[in-house]
Amino acid sequence: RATDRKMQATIEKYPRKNDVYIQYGTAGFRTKAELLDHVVFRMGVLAALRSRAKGSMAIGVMITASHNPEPDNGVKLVDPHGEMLEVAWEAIASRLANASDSEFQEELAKVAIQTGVDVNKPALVFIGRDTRSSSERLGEAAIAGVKFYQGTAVDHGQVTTPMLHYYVYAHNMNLTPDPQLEDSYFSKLASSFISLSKEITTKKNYSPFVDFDGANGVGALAIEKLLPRLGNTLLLTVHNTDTVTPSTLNKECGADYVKTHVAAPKGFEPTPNKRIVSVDGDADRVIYSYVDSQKQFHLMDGDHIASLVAGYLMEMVKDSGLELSLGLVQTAYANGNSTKYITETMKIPVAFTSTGVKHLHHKALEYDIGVYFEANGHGTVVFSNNARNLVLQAMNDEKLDESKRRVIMRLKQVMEVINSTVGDAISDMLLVETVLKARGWSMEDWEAAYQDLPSRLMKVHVKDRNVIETVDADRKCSKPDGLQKEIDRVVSSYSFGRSFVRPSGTEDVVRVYAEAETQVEADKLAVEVARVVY
Ligand code: NG1
Ligand code: ZN
Repeated sequence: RATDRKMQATIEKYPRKNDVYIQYGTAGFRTKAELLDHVVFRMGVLAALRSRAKGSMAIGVMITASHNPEPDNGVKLVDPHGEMLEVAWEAIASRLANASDSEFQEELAKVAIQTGVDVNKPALVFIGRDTRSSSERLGEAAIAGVKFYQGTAVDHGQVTTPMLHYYVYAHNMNLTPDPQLEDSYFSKLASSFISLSKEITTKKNYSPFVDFDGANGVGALAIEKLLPRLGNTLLLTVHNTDTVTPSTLNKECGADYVKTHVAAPKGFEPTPNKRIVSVDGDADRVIYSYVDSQKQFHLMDGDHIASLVAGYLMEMVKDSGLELSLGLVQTAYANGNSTKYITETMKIPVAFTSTGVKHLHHKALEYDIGVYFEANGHGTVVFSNNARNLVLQAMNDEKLDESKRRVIMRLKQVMEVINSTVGDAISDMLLVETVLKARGWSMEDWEAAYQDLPSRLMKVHVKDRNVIETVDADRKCSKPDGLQKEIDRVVSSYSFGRSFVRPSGTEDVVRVYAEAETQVEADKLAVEVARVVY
């Protein structure tokens, strides 16, 4: 039929150029940008289909490869409440992405039947993208995919990943009319941060001066929109803002660089003892750091942020008198001393999950207040409905004493400053600033909580990384046979030694992590374990 031929012609405008299998991994599909046109087109189609499966609610499609190099790109779907794509649909995404051009329509029809989609329902898809040179072209491919499936595509242009998550959530919850999504996102962050700041009178060692490292990506654009709304509550100097020259993205700057190289970002001269806030290429990760007067570099990663935030929240819960459970979620990459400090000194329960934010997010939902952060700076806080209801009830309780009421009002504002849909570098920064200010802390005060055990993260290139399988939240390998025994043997000769390996979900490598009493030993342990893997 003529329409079928026309549809096939559209599919072939985004041809699958090779038959290398591509998988929807921990961060969606990610590879070289030139291999992604057909994948993104098809994800536009799938997003429209998913919108129909979800009663025409908006679904998000984000084009980004986050902290990865500029020539890479990626695509991930955002579910109706702003959460990541439901796990069961990851396999569907992979099936559609890997179908040949001639099989695609048939495969799509199968998916529609399997998921019970009513093809006559309207479909709505929000598209967002980072600043990569390939992102505009890929964004258009996504739009074409949505239209192919008779859906409505709304192009949100260059946004951070967490902005798009929030837009999807806010639209579906009817929080705000679509043209005001951007405005409502920034004003929610700014107004809650300003109210929290106003309430704090003792500032002690806290200073509002901060250097912001935008990784030459979309985070730099977002912060420029937030800044005018903050007035003089936070005095940010913004660096690494070149979103036009492709080679600069994530280059020697940004959260991933700072964390993996344990070094200050390039692009500006750090002022001694001044806080540096680095975000990654799509601004869902944040890392704090500073250089002291002896030019020594100090890193405050996701584990430090998690413990700072959890401690503050726990204090508020106690002071409010509300009965709320609070827990923290980490992965095997969390520094051993952070876990020790959080469980033994702060007495906050810590749960472990496999790597990948979706696992952490899911686990965090088991608490009334669930704090989760990956060591790399990706994380947020989630609140149960019970927590939200108790806070609202208490706010309206006329018999509540004044000091408790003040704490509860503060907790409400803290909930507002947090983007609970997903890790959000800018929202997380405002949260950290709130806690530091409330505590009257400098970076040194914050750092005094605990000292990191020396660690090393390495990549090993192997023929097939998927021969390695892990259990126990990635802390042990179940396959191949005998590998774990070998690792145990190597680790046993190190004091405070800990090491584990797992296949990366975003790169074709095996990651090796090692911790030990000294940096020399941690490095040596990582190399020894890498040899066992190779
Ligand atoms: P992989 O490549 O699967 O290790 C990396 C991070 C994850 C997560 C994803 C998504 C490390 C060691 N791994 O995953 O924690 O953030 O990227 O961006 O940081
Ligand atoms: Zn990212």
